[in-house]
Amino acid sequence: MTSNKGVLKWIEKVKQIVNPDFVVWIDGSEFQLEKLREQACKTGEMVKLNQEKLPGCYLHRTALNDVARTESRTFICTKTKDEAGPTNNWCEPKEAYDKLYSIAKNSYKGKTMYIIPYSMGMLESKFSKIGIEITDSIYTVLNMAIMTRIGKKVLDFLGNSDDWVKGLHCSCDINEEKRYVCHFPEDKSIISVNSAYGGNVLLGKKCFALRIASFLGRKEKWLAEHMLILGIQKPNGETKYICAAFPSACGKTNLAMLIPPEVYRKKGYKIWCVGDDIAWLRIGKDGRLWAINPENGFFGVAPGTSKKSNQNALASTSSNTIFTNVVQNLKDNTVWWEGLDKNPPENAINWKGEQWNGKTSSEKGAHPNSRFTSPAKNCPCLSSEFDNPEGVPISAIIFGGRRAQTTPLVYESFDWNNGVFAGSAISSESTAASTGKVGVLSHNPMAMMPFCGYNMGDYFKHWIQMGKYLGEKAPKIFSVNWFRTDKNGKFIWPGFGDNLRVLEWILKRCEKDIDAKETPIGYIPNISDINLEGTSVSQEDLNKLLEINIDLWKKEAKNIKEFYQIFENKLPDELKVELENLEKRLEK
Ligand code: GTP
Ligand code: SPV
Ligand code: MN
Repeated sequence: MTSNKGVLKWIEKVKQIVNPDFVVWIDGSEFQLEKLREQACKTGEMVKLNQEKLPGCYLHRTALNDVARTESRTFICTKTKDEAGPTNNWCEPKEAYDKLYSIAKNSYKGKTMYIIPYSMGMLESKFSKIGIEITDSIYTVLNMAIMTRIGKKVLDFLGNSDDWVKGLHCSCDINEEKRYVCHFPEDKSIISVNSAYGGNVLLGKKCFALRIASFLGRKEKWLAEHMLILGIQKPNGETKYICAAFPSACGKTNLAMLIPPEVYRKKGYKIWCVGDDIAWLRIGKDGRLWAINPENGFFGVAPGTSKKSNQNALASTSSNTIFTNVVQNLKDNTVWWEGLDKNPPENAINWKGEQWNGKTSSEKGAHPNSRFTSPAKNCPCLSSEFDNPEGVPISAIIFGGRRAQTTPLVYESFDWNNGVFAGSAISSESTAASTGKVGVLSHNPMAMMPFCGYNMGDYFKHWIQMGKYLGEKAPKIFSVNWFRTDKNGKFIWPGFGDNLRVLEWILKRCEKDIDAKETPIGYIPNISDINLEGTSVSQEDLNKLLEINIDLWKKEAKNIKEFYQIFENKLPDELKVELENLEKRLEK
C-alpha cells in the first residue's frame, strides 16, 4: 500500500517483535470493514444489533477490568523527567521501550496485525497530522474507522514524508498489572499494551491528538486542547464560534450538540457542532485564533443521553454506531443505558455480560463510562464548517469543571493572562471516565491534567505566549460551572439546553453589548442579563448560582498557591502575579 521506507521499516521492526500470523493493511474500503465486522461477530468480539431499528450498529463488551482510561499507568517518556513535568508519570525512554517490547514480544502469535493509516483532520488541511496505528483488535480498527479519516488515501497523501506518528497497540491478555500507555513525544511514538478500551487504544485520540500534539504544538506555536467547538447562529443569521474545555464526562458532548430552549428556537437561535472533545487551535493569517476538530466521530458518554437531555447526541447513535458496555435489550436486540428513558428492559444482558432485569435489579445495567462511537456525519446539528480545512474563527474560550460550590455559573476573566490563570486553577470532581474514585475534587488545569504531553509549567507559559501573539485579537476567556448544588445536593441550574442562556451572555460580552458586575475573580452577569424566560429558575436561584463567597475563594486561592508550588521555577511569573492580584482583591 505504500513505498514509504520509514513506514515499511517500522512495520518490519514491529513484526519481528509481535510475531503475527497475518498482516492486513486497512485500506478504508467499506468492503474490508464489513468483512471485519462479520469476523468480529463470529468470534463474539462484537454483537450485531437489530438492523431494522439500529442499522449498522454493534455492541461490544470490554473486559471487566478495562472500562476507562488508566491515568496511573499512562506515561510521558521524554529524555528527562523535567520535560514530562510534575503532573505526568515519567519513564526514561530506553527503559520504557525495553519493558514494552518485552511485554509485546510474540503477543500477536495466532493473531492478525492490522495496520491503520489515519489522519487527524482533513487531509487537505494544513492543521492535519498523520498517524499509523498497528493493532491486534478489530474493535480498535472499527472504532478508528469512525473516529478518524483512514485508509489508502492517507498513505498516498503521506508519500515519502517522515512526518507521521507511530502507534503500536497490543491487547496482550488485558492484564491490568502489565497495562501501560506510553508516549515518546521526541520520537512521535505511542505504545499501548494490555488494554482494549477507548482512550487507551484509539491512539489517534487522547494519545496523539492531545498528548503528542500538545508537545508538537508548543514547538510549532499552536494549541492542542481538550475542547469542544460549537457555532452559535444568532437570530440575525450570523454564526459565532466558541471553544470550551471541561474535564472528562463534564458536559462537552452535551454543550457541543445543545438544543436551544423553545424561547430561543422561536427567536431563531441555532447551535452547530464542530467538535465535542478535541480542538487544534492556530493563529490564522488574519491574526485571530482558528480551530479545527481533528476527529471524525464522537466517542460519547452513553448514560444520561436521552431524547430529553440531548436529542442530537441520541440521533447520532441511531446508525453505524458501536456501543461499548451498555445494556443489550434481548426483547428486540437493541441497547439501553441509565437515563435513556424510565423503562429499563426486563430481559436483558448488562455490561458485564450477565442476564439482567432492569425492573428488579439494584445494580446498574450499563457501565457509568459506557460509550457510543458514532460518525460525526450522523449529528443532526453538525456544522457546515466541520470539513472546512481552515477551521472556524474563535470568539470566546470557556473553561469549566464540576464544582458543587465556590465557582459561579459563569464569570468573565479580566484579560488573557487572567483567563489563563482561571484555566490553570480549574478543580473538578472526578468522574467514571478514568479509573479510580468518583467525586473526588482535584486540580485539572485547562481540563488537560491527564492529557498534557510535556511539563505543565511550560504549557502554562505557552498559553501566556499565545496571548502575546494574539494581542488585541485574543478571544475573551470565561469560566462556567453547570454543577453547583443546593443544600440537598441537587443541581440548581437546569443545564443542557438551558446552558444557551449563559452562552448568550458570553456572546453579548464579546460584542461589548452589555455591562457586567466586577468581582474579585472577574466579571459576573447582572441578574437581569441572564434570560430566565421559560425556566423554573428563580431570581433567588440565579443569585445563588452567581454568588462569590469570599471565604471559599480565599481557601481556593490558598489551594491554588499550594498547587502552583509543584511547578517550582517553571511557573510563569504572569500566573504568580495573577494569583497575588486575586489574593489582594479578596482582602479588599
Ligand atoms: P468526555 O467524552 O469524557 O470528554 O466527556 P464530555 O465532557 O463530553 O461529557 P458529556 O457531555 O458526555 O457529559 C457527561 C455527563 O455529564 C453526562 O452524564 C451528562 O448527562 C452530564 N451533563 C452534561 N451536561 C450537563 C449539564 O449541563 N448539567 C448537568 N447537571 N449534567 C450535565
Ligand atoms: C475522556 O475520558 O475524556 C474521553 C473518553 O473523551 S476517552 O477517549 O476514553 O479518553
Ligand atoms: Mn474527553
